[in-house]
Parts: sequence; structure tokens; C-alpha cells
Amino acid sequence: MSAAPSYDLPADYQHVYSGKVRDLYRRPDGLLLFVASDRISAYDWVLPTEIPDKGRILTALSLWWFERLAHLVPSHVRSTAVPGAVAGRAMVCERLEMFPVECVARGYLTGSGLAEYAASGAVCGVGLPPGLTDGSRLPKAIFTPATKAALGDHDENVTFDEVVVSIGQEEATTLRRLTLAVYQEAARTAAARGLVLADTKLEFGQRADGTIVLADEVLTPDSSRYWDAAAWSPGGPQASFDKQYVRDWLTSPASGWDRTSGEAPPPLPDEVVERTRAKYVEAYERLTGNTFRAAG
Ligand code: Q0T
Repeated sequence: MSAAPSYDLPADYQHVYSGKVRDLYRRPDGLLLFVASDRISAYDWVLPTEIPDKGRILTALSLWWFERLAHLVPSHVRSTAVPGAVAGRAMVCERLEMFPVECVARGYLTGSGLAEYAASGAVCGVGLPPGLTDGSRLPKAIFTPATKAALGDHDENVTFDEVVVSIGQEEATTLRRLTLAVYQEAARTAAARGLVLADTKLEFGQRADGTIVLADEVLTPDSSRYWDAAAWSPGGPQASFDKQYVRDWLTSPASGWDRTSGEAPPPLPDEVVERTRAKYVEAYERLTGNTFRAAG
């Protein structure tokens, strides 16, 4: 995963980092190029099949959210004028000093939050009432920070007090306030479009003058759990808005794949690719009210 991805970018763009599905480059002027690929991950694997337009759809969605959130927090986006090789799926961003904290807000209980709650009755030190189950709505949204793990590892949930030790009281308090404000605003918007925003992960950085800035991609299906509100039914795992066709096929006999085998997953059939692409388009269109237009 450390090899530079093979976009045909100008020679003076320097590859600095790749996540499972995103790549970061540095321009000669010091600004960053944040590229959303068409790669998709499932069950901790990057699949061998790409989802056409996924990077463009998620970039358009991120940009839409950054604008809607600008009254709460500035974003790292400086421009969408990017090289042709990554047209529509990249953003030019200012370089920040990143906080070493994954800022997660949860309005619903699932995933690692559910596991912690089942073991201790709390998530990241935040006590919760008894009787909650997988998919339950929380009485109010909670800040559940995590520390960034190395690529391939899972982030580790930490308490607010551990964040204070790491970055200081004032900044920890600000990140919590901003994370919950962003979640609240986005969850309200999603609900109005028939979507549940179960949780979301944000990353913040700081300018040299101390301003705290929202970075990374925001409120995409890759950084957030979206569920169809009409199907929400606590008491078991909720269908993923975007990845359910992929998961269902990978775990069906048709795939021939055993996810406990340690073997890489097989390529996705065209039908699964097309249905999944349609879900990303649907998420974009429902949230923004805009029509997604594929590149001509
Ligand atoms: C970063 C300085 O997920 C990451 O990158 C995806 C390709 C993590 N990451 C973010 C940075 C950013 C941003 N975003 C920024 N504006 N300034 N660093 C580095 N890694």
C-alpha cells in the first residue's frame, strides 16, 4: 500500500500518503492534492474491482457538505481546479498540522461502540443507559474519539480524558464541540432526506495561526454510516446504505470466498458493481437534491 498510485499527474506532484481508497499528493507550491479513488473496501480488504465514478461522487458529496458546514467550521479546501487525470475526484487543500485524533460522533449504537457498550455499559468513557441494542438511537449524540492506527490496523477508541492528555484541554474541548455540531447538522439534513446518519468520523487540523480546520473528506458513505430510515429496525445489524450488495455477494456461496480464510476477495460481478454504483449516486442525490452527472 505504500507504492504511489498510478495517476498520470504532473511529474512535480509528490505522492505523500495513501489510505485504502484515498491518495494524497504534495504540489510544488506546498498545497496538497487529495484524491478520492474508485477503490472500494469491504471486510478490511480493498477489493480487486473498482466502482466507476465512486471517487467523483464522494468528492462532490464532500464538497457539498463542506459548504453546508462552513458556518460551523472552515474547511481545508482551497480549490477544485485539479489536473485532468483526477478531474472531479480531487480537491486542492491547504496543509495543516493534523490532530492525532479520529473525531467520531455517534447518534446510534453499532460497530465498535456497540461492542464497548456490551462489555462496559459505556463508549469512550461516556456512560449510556441500559437496554440499548444494535442500531438503537442514543438519547443524545456522543463524542467517541479514536486514535489513528497504522494502515491495516483498526483505530482504537479512547476516552475524552486521553484526548486531553494528548492535545490539551482547550483543543480537545473544541474538537468535541465541533464534531458534535457537525454531526447534529448533518444528521438533521440526512433525516429530512429519509436517511439515518448513524455515525461519522471527522479529521481536524490546525493552521499556523491556531485556527481549527475541518480536513479529509466529510460525511461520505466511506467516513460515515448511512442507513435507509425506512428500513431502520434496531435489534440487529442494519443494512449498509452503500455496501450491502457487496457484502451480501461476498458472503454468499456465489462468491466462493471465505472471509475467515485470509485470502483476498474475488472480483465483483458486473451486476454488483452497477447496483453499488447506483447506491452511491442515490446517496449523493438524496442528500444534496442535485442530479449526479457522469463525465461525458
Ligand atoms: C493532511 C495535512 O486520510 C488521510 O489522507 C487521505 C489521503 C489522512 N491525512 C490527512 C492529511 C491533510 C488532510 N486531509 C491536510 N489538509 N493537511 N495533512 C495527512 N494524512
